[in-house]
Formats: sequence, C-alpha cells, structure tokens
Amino acid sequence: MTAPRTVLLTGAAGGLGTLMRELLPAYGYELRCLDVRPVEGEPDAVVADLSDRRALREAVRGVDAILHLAAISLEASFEKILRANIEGTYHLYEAAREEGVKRVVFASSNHAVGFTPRPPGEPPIAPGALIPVDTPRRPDTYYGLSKCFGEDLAQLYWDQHGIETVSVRIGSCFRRPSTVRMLSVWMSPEDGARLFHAALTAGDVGHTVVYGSSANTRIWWDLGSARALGYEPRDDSERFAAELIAEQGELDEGNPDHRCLGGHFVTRPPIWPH
Ligand code: NAI
Ligand code: 15L
Repeated sequence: MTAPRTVLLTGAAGGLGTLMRELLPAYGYELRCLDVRPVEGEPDAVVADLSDRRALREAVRGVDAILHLAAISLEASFEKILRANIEGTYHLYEAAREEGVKRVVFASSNHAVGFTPRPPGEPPIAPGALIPVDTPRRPDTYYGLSKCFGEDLAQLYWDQHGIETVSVRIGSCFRRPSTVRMLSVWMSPEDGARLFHAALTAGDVGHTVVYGSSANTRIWWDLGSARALGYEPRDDSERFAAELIAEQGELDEGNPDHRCLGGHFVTRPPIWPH
C-alpha cells in the first residue's frame, strides 16, 4: 500500500494520544484528532463520542489510516465498556468501511491476555519461553475483554471487507515505568511511535496481532510479529530497574498481583474514574 499521510488519531486528548501528537508528525503524518473531550492545542480537533456515527464518518473521510486509541482505558462497568469500547470500535470500523479507509491500527492491551501466567524464572527469559502472540486469550477484566472483541472485530473486517488492522497489545506506555512489573512490559513513547509507524506503513498485514513494548531486558513476551512489521525498538527499561527494585522489591511469585501478565488488574483492577 502507499504510505499513509493523513491519519485520524482517536483518543487524541488522552495520555498516549498526547504523546503521539508530539512524536508522530516527525514521521511525516498529518494528524486529524478526535476525542470526546477537547484536545488541548488542537482547535480543529473533532470533539465527538464514538457513538456519533455521523461525526465519525466525517472524521474518517479522506484519511489514509486510523490510529484508534479512544477507549475507556481501565476497568469499568460492563455497560460503560460496552458502549465506549465495544460499540464505539464497531461504529468506527463501520465508518471506515463506508468511507473506504483501508488501514487501522488498534490499541489493544496486554489485558486481553492478562490472566496468562508470566514466564517463570529469572530475567532475561529464554527466547523460547517468551509468551507467544497466539497464546490463548485470557482477559483479566471487562476492559481486557473489550480488547479481545476489538481484535476479533479487526479480523472480521479484514476477512469480510478487506480493511487491514494491526492490533497492538500495548504493555505500559508512559514516559517512564513506575512499577517493577512495568520493567517487563514498558514501551517508551519513542518506541511506541516507532511501532505505530511500522504498523501504519508495513505492507500486507491483513490482521496482525503484536505485543507493544520496548526491548526490555526483563521482557515477558515475543516481539517477533512486531519486528516482522519492521519495528526496531531502541529502548530498554533496565536503566530504571535498580531504583524501582530498591523501592518496591523484586516480583514475588507468592503475591497474586505479581503472577500474571496483567499484574494487579487480575486482583484489584484500577477503575475508570468517570
Ligand atoms: P487515556 O484514558 O488517557 O485516553 C483515552 C482517551 O479516549 C481519552 O482522552 C478519552 O476522552 C477518550 N475516549 C474515551 N471514551 C471515548 C468515547 N466514547 N468517544 C471518544 N473518545 C473517548 O488512555 P491512554 O493511556 O491514552 O490509552 C490509549 C489507548 O491505548 C486506549 O485504548 C487504551 O486502552 C490503550 N492502552 C494504553 C496503554 C498505556 O499504557 N497507556 C496500555 C494498553 C492499552
Ligand atoms: C492498560 O491497558 C491501561 O490502559 C494502562 O493505563 C496501563 O494500566 C497498562 O494497561 C498496564 O498494564 O500497565
């Protein structure tokens, strides 16, 4: 496919959306922003809910690709998750179909596989023991379940309508990791931009699922499918390890919050505040 230039960025007012508004223009993208909240510094942003089909159609009209970040990004009641993440993602794919947009990058999450036990043993984990991308899905929350739905929806729209998607199971994308678990799942914002750029431009992706993290020394999962898109991570959370471990201690197999990829989402998920 031709490299996309104009990209609709949903969830542009959020944490990751803000980071990508800073980083992605350097790759040559022109971003059209959408969020249910006003987007600071973006007076032309579309302020609309994902349930507003008319606004979505206008927003996707003429774009080359969509980077779909808008969502309730933590746990919430099933009804709220249903409306924003499940129905909202469906409405966006319908708008893409109606307007002929052929590439979506979907912000999935590690919480789609959050109940998967982390690989045993001391880091670094041997390559053959890393969690593969085709591990059975084990969502840890309704939130994680909505990401499983998004991945399946992406597969359906590829098979039925020829819309290509890269579903990125993002670990933790923040400026720096703040927990010992995040040393394993952290994706630096700069690597996030590299991965989204690869996902937007790689040819013939059909529907591809990848994990989204940096090349962390303590990584738990296999980045093979991300690298196959041309993603070359440059960061490693290890530079934060000594400080975080001194503060919080090593991960403890006896602690249920430490046993699974999803961390404390499996026992006491953080609740969406709105
Ligand atoms: P965030 O909560 O900071 O941003 C999400 C944005 O989506 C918010 O600005 C919110 O207003 C918007 N939004 C929510 N419901 C909406 C609706 N119905 N219509 C329109 N806009 C709506 O979340 P963050 O951290 O920026 O995450 C972005 C995406 O990446 C989310 O889909 C999240 O699930 C996913 N993700 C993020 C991770 C991270 O480490 N930041 C990890 C794994 C996945
Ligand atoms: C997510 O999916 C959340 O959106 C984000 O806020 C983090 O909690 C992240 O996962 C994580 O697992 O650290």
